[in-house]
Amino acid sequence: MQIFRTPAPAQWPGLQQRPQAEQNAQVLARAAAIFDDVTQRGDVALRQYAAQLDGVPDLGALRVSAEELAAGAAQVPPALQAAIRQAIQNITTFHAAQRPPAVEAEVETMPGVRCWRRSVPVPRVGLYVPGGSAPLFSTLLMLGIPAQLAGCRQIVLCTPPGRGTGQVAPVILFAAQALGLSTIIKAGGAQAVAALTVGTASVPAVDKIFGPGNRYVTAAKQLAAQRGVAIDMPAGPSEVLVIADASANPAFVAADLLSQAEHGPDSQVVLLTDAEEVLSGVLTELDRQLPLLPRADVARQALAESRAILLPDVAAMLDFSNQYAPEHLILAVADPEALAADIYNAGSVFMGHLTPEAVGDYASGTNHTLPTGGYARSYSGVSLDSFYKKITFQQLSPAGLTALAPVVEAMAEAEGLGAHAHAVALRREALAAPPAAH
Ligand code: HSO
Ligand code: ZN
Repeated sequence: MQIFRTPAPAQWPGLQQRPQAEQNAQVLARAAAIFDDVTQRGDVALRQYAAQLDGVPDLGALRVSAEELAAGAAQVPPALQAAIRQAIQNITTFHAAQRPPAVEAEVETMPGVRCWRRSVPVPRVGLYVPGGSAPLFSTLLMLGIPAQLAGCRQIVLCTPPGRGTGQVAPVILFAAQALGLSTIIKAGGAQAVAALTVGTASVPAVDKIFGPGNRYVTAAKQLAAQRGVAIDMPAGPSEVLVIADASANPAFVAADLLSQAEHGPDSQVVLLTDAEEVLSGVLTELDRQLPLLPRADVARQALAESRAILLPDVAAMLDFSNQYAPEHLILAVADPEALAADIYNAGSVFMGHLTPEAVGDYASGTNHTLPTGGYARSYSGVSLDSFYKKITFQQLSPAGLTALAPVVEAMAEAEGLGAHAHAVALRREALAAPPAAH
């Protein structure tokens, strides 16, 4: 780690910098070419990319069959099945509590002018779950559970076919089965996002796309957004910031930093502490724990770019953290509740010495799809809300129309929009006119 002792606040912005995301023109151009190709050739293009990019020369059907789903899911060892079921239960419980009323209480803004709002699930959603050597099936839980709870009519899961085998990882199939998801497409990368955007013979088009991915997936999601398909949020490398006071256990803190660092060489890890002995203790623990990890190489690269910063006190640490706006914030302090109200930029917060980020990544119940790269300043993480739209309604009675007409007519005339004024005036006059004689 790079170590900084009591840097002046003027130096903070430099220390809060993330490594430049390599969102270069080439990546975007490649994603755009794939998008066009999938738009024109549909399933044929998807199969060709499976051969070219996933090493599966003869993928066959793009959709996972019911037999494949059952057979794959059954391969997952019982202990892991039980763990996943417990995680599903916790995530479901937390997200179910976020359920909005179908119809909010009606509001009468003026006598006879009634307004109300209805929460409606996004009809068709696409969930992207990256593959790779160790597929992060926990992400499927984090997206699939709220999608199901919200009542989205169509939920399409895209995940790349296994390299060489063309099979989807059994644990992904088990998670899908446990959530009741049956539309599973073997497609990954920008081509999967393109297929979800435009639709192909095998892949239904959707209204909103969720899920993390590499640079090409991220670029493709931007292209999807340009075409009117919503996306969950802009994605970037995962990050954690730890605020540790003198009560922190250096071994715990080091373990948390490493659990973030093992995600990827570009993972961001920041340690803030106001206690010199915690700083030195954590550095010692990092050296001790790092070589023991299966992904030591990855974690070592991420740590090399990461920062440990000594600051004068808790107030300074909070200021720094709010400016940085971390995806994950761990409060390794004696009294985390005392700090909670002063946090205004963070994706998810882990309170106290017994709450490592790993519990939120898997099974405490909160969602792990969170804003990175400073987007925690303005975005929330994925929650049940992400799967709903709010539709507003209004209805006027005769008294309401009579009262509101002069307001709207005056404003419409002032904007030079005579047709608007007319639409209101016509009705006002009809109401005012004596009933026609028969
Ligand atoms: N920390 C990651 C989520 C994750 N961790 C998945 C383990 N598996 C981004 O929040
Ligand atoms: Zn994680």
